[in-house]
Amino acid sequence: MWKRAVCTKDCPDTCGLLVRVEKGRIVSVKGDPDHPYTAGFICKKASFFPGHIHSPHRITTPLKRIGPKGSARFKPVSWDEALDEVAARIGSVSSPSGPEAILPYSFAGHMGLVHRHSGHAFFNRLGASALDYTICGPAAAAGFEASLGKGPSTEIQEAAQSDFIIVWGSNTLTTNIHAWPFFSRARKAGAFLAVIDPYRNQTARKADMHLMLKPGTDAALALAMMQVIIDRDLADLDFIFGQTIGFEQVKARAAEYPPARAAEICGLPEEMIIQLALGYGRARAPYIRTGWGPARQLRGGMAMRTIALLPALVGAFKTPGGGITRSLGGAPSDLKFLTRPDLRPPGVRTVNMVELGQALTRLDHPPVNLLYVYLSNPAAVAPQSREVLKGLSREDLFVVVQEMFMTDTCRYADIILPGASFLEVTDLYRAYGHNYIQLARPVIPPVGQSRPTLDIFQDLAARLGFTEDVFSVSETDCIEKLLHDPSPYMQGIDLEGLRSGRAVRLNIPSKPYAQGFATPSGKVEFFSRAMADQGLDPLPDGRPYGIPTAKTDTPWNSLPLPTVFS
Ligand SMILES: Nc1nc2c(c(=O)[nH]1)N[C@H]1C(S)=C(S)[C@@H](COP(=O)(O)OP(=O)(O)OC[C@H]3O[C@@H](n4cnc5c(=O)[nH]c(N)nc54)[C@H](O)[C@@H]3O)O[C@H]1N2
Ligand SMILES: Nc1nc2c(c(=O)[nH]1)N[C@H]1C(S)=C(S)[C@@H](COP(=O)(O)OP(=O)(O)OC[C@H]3O[C@@H](n4cnc5c(=O)[nH]c(N)nc54)[C@H](O)[C@@H]3O)O[C@H]1N2
Ligand SMILES: [Mo]
Repeated sequence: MWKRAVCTKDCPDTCGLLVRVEKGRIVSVKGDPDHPYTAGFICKKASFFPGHIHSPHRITTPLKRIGPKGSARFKPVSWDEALDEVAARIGSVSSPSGPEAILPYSFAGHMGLVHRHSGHAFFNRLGASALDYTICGPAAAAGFEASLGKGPSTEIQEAAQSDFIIVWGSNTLTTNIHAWPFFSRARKAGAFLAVIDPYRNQTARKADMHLMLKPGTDAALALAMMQVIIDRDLADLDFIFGQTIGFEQVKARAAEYPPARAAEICGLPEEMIIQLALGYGRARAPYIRTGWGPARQLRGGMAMRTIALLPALVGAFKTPGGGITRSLGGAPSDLKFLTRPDLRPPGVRTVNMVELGQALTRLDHPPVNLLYVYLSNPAAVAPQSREVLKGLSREDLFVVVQEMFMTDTCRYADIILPGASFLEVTDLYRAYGHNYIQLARPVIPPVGQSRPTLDIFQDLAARLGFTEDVFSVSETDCIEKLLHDPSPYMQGIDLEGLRSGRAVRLNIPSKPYAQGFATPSGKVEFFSRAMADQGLDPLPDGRPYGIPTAKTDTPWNSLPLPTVFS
């Protein structure tokens, strides 16, 4: 029998799956041909799910450390023994130094809205240190939103109608494969594909033009494109005067980045930059797919902000097929009933998750003495791993890890709790690469003694005497509440419509920018007052971090202000 499911690994595509189950075991996984976006094909990784879920290496019982820290020697224990010990440690760590000595660490091992967020209320109620979830998208989002505002960007399907596609710092063929058929369709109709990436990855190898720039120099390249577009009269002045602010200021800034200067900063031939700018500027429907690459740098937010200004300069949002994609979906948005930030005592400190190494080795008043890891593998994913491993090896740090497999982080655990997989739980899934939402129910019961994340936190909450409603809600209660989200994107979506397990379209237009921009001015902001107010350069800044350039930019405040502000 084939059952509908969703791939919940951290990836924009969030595939619709069909899973074949025989005698309680998953024997085969394939793409669901009825899914409107992922349309029946899956990546290689997903086809290996039967072996992954029933792997002999799967952790199937709670484990307690018996060897020295980091030795990965454990013995199986009962759930009661494991959870009693975790609850007792939480008590003994918080009583002398306060609950901030406890640090939760989680990310995106399972992308379901319920389970991914099911630990927050528990740690808020404890008064544990809070975690700032910075490891993936926030720098990119902050930069992009300063230019175009919050909310979903151009739907990827639009690209099929484009005649000029730029893949900007995304390894699409590996990390977002379902976008490729839309790019291919456009190319069959004659579209040009440029890839901007310091590395000749498999996506770059398929491009018509690969701009192999130095890492961290994207803003200079984008400014040089602006300079050429403005200089050759390719800017869409109608769109600019109606829908943007700060054109005169950005024109002055772009003039400081002629292709020759960008060529020097980016390490690219000047002629290639001009060709890219002319191709983009002359296209009928220019489209950009941004990846996460440009933001993985100091000043990465500025890089994304600058790239995000290009479509407005050429009026790309007006034409079918034109636009820019960063993130899609994005509803439901109100998770507070589940995460309960109101339970967190005022003034609790926040730890930036990319500084875990420092937090474990240097933080004081109080030091972190209990680390609780779930849906993440910080020993492998957190930066400065030498510091992270040094911290994890501390004899006086108690480490709890909830996992499916013996990861690098598990090796340093004192207690490991076996986590159920995404095919063993009920949850609601949105995507960040398409505008559909999907409900999935378990296709098999949890393997061995493994348990869903929500369940584990509720059991621990009961042991600590927490009585708020959130510590006894079911998965389905949570989903019903999520479906009552006030976001307009969720209008008309209910449990009944999702029950069949098919993906349901959110109320998000494929070209959201046709309806305006969710910036403070309601326009595309070449000049951002909000950035100036934060003491940042309100104009795009093309100087790469740490690389000296021959010339410095004219300070923005020596230019006249946009008329709306003067
Ligand atoms: N199969 C698979 N798919 C995945 C994931 C996975 O683990 N496996 N992970 C998912 C997650 S969490 C994410 S965030 C996305 C990431 O998706 P992508 O953004 O596509 O992935 P990356 O490989 O991180 O980076 C993309 C490209 O950016 C380039 N790059 C690095 N620095 C720069 C720079 O300064 N400028 C420019 N222009 N390019 C630069 C890199 O060489 C790389 O080729 O993929 C998601 N999809
Ligand atoms: N070295 C390195 N570091 C990186 C990156 C990189 O490419 N390389 N990428 C960065 C990016 S973009 C991101 S988003 C982060 C990702 O950081 P994480 O979210 O921490 O990484 P993942 O490996 O996606 O998932 C964490 C764990 O979740 C577990 N898991 C997976 N599926 C399930 C499930 O269904 N149920 C349960 N209970 N557990 C499950 C996996 O076994 C895995 O160990 O890492 C960042 N750091
Ligand atoms: Mo990510």
